[in-house]
Amino acid sequence: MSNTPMPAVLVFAGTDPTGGAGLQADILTLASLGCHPLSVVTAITVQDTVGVDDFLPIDAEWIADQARAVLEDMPVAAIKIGMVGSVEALAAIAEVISDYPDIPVVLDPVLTSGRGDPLANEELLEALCDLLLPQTSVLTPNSIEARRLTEDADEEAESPELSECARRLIDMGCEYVLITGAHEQGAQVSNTLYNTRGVVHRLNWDRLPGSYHGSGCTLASALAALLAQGQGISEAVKEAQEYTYQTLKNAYRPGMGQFIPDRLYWVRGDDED
Ligand code: PXL
Repeated sequence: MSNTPMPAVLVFAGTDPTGGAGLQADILTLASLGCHPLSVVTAITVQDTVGVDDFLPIDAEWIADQARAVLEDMPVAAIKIGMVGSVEALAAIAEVISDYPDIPVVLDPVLTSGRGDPLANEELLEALCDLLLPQTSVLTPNSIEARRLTEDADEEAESPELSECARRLIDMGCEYVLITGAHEQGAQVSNTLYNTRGVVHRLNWDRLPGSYHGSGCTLASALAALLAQGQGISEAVKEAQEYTYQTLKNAYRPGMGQFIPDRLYWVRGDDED
């Protein structure tokens, strides 16, 4: 029995002072979807809506201690992992969550900022595949991340099909992979969910005109929120996309760079959808 009326979702993420991406995006999304956000800071970034200038990884022990404190205090219905910051932090997160194998884990493999500033190195990529993928319920890479995570040094220059990337990621141990297609060509954006049997479903969305800061964080957090509320993975992945699409349609531009998804669009009540 829980004292909390809302399911709690534990987020591991870096802070983004713009409020567009990272921990701030996650907290807004979780609150908007009726969950209680538990937030473990993994890194502090210096950034604006154009790009990330620098970041400071938080000490791995501090990350583990933050997480254990809340995990031991209350029931946690889902875990969402975004920017990790360092290999040591990743190993610490992997160890903590391995003590809670029944909690669904959504992993957003944050490798770069929208501008392409690196937020993870090769060593971190490898550790993510080795230590986190086997504990992941749903991995949510964009197509660039999916290719990078499955790159094979011996392979010819031509990169593999996304379905092949998904197969490799599933072979590495995650249960489901949702590959988002905003970085691919075409008038529509195609997001595909895979599991061990192949494609589960593919949803196509009209391509929106802007460039958005924190869309991936929004999608992964929305998914964690819906799983926390007891939805099955296939349904939750559909509904998380619908929610994210609405936040992007209602995005605003508070600075000189990218648009920020409006995670609280429904509070404004000015969209006929
Ligand atoms: O959108 C990916 C992302 C996640 N987390 C943090 C970020 C970014 C992109 O800039 O800064 C902290």
